[in-house]
Amino acid sequence: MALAVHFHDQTQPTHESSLRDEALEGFAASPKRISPKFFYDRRGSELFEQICLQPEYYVTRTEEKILAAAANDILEIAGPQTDLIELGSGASRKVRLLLEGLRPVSYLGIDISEDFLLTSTQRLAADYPWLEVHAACADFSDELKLPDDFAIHHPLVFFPGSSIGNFTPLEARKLLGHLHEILPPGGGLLIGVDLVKDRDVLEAAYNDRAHVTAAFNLNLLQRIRQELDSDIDPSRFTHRAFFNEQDSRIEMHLISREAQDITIEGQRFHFDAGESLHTENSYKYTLKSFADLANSAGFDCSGQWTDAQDLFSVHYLQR
Ligand code: AVJ
Repeated sequence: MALAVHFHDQTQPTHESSLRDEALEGFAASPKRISPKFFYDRRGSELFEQICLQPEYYVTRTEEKILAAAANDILEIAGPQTDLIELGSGASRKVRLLLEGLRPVSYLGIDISEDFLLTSTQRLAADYPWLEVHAACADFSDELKLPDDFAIHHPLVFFPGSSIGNFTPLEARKLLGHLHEILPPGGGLLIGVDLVKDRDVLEAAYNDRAHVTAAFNLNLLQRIRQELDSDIDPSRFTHRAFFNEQDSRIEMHLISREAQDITIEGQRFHFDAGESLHTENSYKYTLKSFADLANSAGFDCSGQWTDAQDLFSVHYLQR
């Protein structure tokens, strides 16, 4: 079958050079850190899809339940003829819950994992022949630039999964402010936000019994080893995830099992035994704290939905 996906080439530095630069900078920092956006090579994107199926990871299935139940309300707020733009589209699975009802004119998936993005959007185009499907490989954590050759008339940005949680509240405010700036009047932002809850429930979600989250976390080191000139050995690190209540975030770390020296691109880095490489923050909000954040970025909230247990929330923000 002919490829029905319009692919937009983004002129961005290659991911390899950004992985190299950010790894060298992050490993030299104290405490050591690296951005969670580097989780998502093909293997990482696949592992993330597996995480979404774990019984402890309530995030995905809860958001899907909320979206299915809210689909009519969402349609009512958005109106007809939307141009749907998904940030971090991944497998483009959740958007399917909206397509039949919303019947947008076009769909643009934006993701950092290029081959994963292409496979997913091609599948979407095949399953929804009436839909004009676009794909752009981009890192929207820097600056979201819509492709120049993609005309938007009535945009609805879909930002599911609580990916906003990877940003500090300050960065999140900046990103939302930027989205507010590029949206025309009448444009919308449909965003999924994970909620503060019992520590045990939160920590279980990031320490699944099948160790898929651990594999996802450790894959980052495998990626550094594969894509950069590095001798780092994932088996000499362990996964650690816990809820930092003070900062209202899950933190993920990779802990060095022993004292060791590793090299990346000819530079040597020392780990003490037990020393951490901080790989991810996943911020959790209350309905109030997120509404305040959205308002501070200039948005009005025209819809807000949660599940019966208040595990997760979906917000319709309007420009
Ligand atoms: C995709 C950032 C929303 O924080 O829950 C899942 C990523 N990390 N398990 C999250 C993730 C570990 C996920 N987000």
